Amino acid sequence: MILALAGGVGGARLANGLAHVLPAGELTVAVNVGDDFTHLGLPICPDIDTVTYTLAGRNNRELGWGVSGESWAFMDELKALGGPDWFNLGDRDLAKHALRGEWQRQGWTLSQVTAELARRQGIPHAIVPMSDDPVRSMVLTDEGELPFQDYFVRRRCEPRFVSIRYAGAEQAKISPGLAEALADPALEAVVVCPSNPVLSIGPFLAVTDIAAALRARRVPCVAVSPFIGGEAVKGPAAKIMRELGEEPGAASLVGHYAGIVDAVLCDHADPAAGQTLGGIAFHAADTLMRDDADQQRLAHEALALARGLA
Ligand code: FO1
Repeated sequence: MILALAGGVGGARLANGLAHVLPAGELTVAVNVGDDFTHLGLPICPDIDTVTYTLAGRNNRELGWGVSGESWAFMDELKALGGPDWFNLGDRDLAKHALRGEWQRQGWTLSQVTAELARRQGIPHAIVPMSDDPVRSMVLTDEGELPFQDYFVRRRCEPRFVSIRYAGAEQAKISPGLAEALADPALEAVVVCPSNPVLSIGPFLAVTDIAAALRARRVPCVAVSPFIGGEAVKGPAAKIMRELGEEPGAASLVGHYAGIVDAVLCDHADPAAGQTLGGIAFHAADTLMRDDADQQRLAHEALALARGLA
């Protein structure tokens, strides 16, 4: 059994590689919920949806989010009626948000909804939210505090990033699926996917019992760096790191993952490659995932690194 922690596109790509190289049922992907929000009365879970669509082979590769084969009649009508058009909900995607809301009104937990949506899309592994409780990333910027999607989509990450708080994290509990995966005697390793350490993995570590369970693990934990050549492969991680006064490279992960991660796979050209920093060993690899073959190759390398540490 392998547990992967993921958020965002980079996280979904490595999770997909792991899903393909591991036998059915031997992977649990625990997903960030800090990006979740309610829009037009619908519960939107962008990271869960990106992981689910990617593992189902249905992700929209042009957009980097949403489902393939999408159409936009709902948005056209919404715009014509003067509704909020800064956040795009495609027609196919909309069906899933509506169903999720309906099931939640019937009392289903986010874990139950997520498992059922994954099952109905034919995914042979477990996808679990990090928590069934609301944890909401709130970004303090030079223009004041913004809910995550307002900062990320509506304002295109333009305001200067000052700090982040994960509202609700103090009360939130670890999800049953994540707790079970971490307690499973068959668990072999934890893989922290190449996700943004602040936006995507930060919410996990802000939940006390998730951080405690990760620190108490008895198996190796390896991370894959999301940085290549001082830039993030996808998304605003590098800009945010610079605005936080950190150099966007693998070494910056030490401050975020010390005590959680034993080793990191980073790009060959990363200055941390070959070093041990803060008790974390940095190993060089080709971390760019251009296609499915790259995803599977990197998944194999992460598993080999973890197994070598066991
Ligand atoms: N990202 C955008 O940049 N613009 C959008 O309009 C947008 C809509 C959207 C709808 C559903 C969904 O699951 C994701 C969506 N995303 C959109 C992606 C999302 O906001 C971010 O990529 C993640 O939160 C960051 O990991």
